[in-house]
Amino acid sequence: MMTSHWILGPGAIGRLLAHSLSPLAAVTLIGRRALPGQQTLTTPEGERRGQRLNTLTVAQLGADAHEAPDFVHITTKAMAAEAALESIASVIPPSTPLVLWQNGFLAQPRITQSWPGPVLCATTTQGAYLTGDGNVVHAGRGPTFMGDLNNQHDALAEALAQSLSQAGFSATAVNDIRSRLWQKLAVNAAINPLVALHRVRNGELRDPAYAGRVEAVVQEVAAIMQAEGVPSPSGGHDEEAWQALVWQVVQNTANNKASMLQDVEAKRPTERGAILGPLIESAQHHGLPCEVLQTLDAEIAALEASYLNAAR
Ligand code: KPL
Repeated sequence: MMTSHWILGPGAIGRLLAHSLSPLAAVTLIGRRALPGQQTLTTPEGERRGQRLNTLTVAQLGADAHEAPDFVHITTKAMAAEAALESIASVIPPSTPLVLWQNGFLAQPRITQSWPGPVLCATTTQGAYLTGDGNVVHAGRGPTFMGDLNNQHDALAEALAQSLSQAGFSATAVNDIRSRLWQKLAVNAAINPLVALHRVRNGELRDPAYAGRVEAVVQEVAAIMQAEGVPSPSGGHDEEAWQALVWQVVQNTANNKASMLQDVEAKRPTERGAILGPLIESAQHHGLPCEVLQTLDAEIAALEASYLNAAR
């Protein structure tokens, strides 16, 4: 039998998932506002593929009866995940498995604690962006890892990873998703706020004008990771390993406009709360220094306020 997937949050990753899963599974793409059913995907090779997707608004979901989905993927930004879940919680059984695709480490522990059913978390390096409401560009392929924070749903993670991989969305079930989410958060904390503040591409962080501050962030982050029991992806706890990781990502993504810079340019709220928030909270909990992170957080907060308040 075909599995059914609801995808809540029609951003770039949500649409990429919908396009990938559609031929093999029953997919419903859900947004707050109506979306065109005809959608196109531009592949990393530049081929444009049109596909009719089943799209619904949250209001339509509430108004009609629907068969319960096998999985609900939440693909909103980190700070919108809990509200998105709340908006559909009354129309799905509480045993429904959720898959959280957010950056950072904010929504994941909270929803894992509050949702009665299984909660899987996913972290992906797929590169994708939207060009208008009907087209997603799949800019680069990358692996996806998934699992649950308490390692209680390994078989479910395995089954979903297999379905995604069959659909061409390469995914692997892992039993260390917590560490992987923190590792991504560590990299995001060192890169995203600084490129957003200075409006530069990732590679420009190598400029001596910014490099010292990157290193100062990583120094605080490395100590926090050690206190959280999160090793660097190469296995060690030493600061050098974290410095090396961050500079490697800067090099690999030198031409990227990081997601936080895109948010600032589009005058949207940023994910600072989900990226810097858990680090600062952890540092305070463990009695570690976090002045560099706090200053960055305050600077991003002020920048955000300057355009969000102006728009009110
Ligand atoms: O994940 C990223 C982001 O933009 O959020 C990095 C790794 C910084 C690449 O741009």
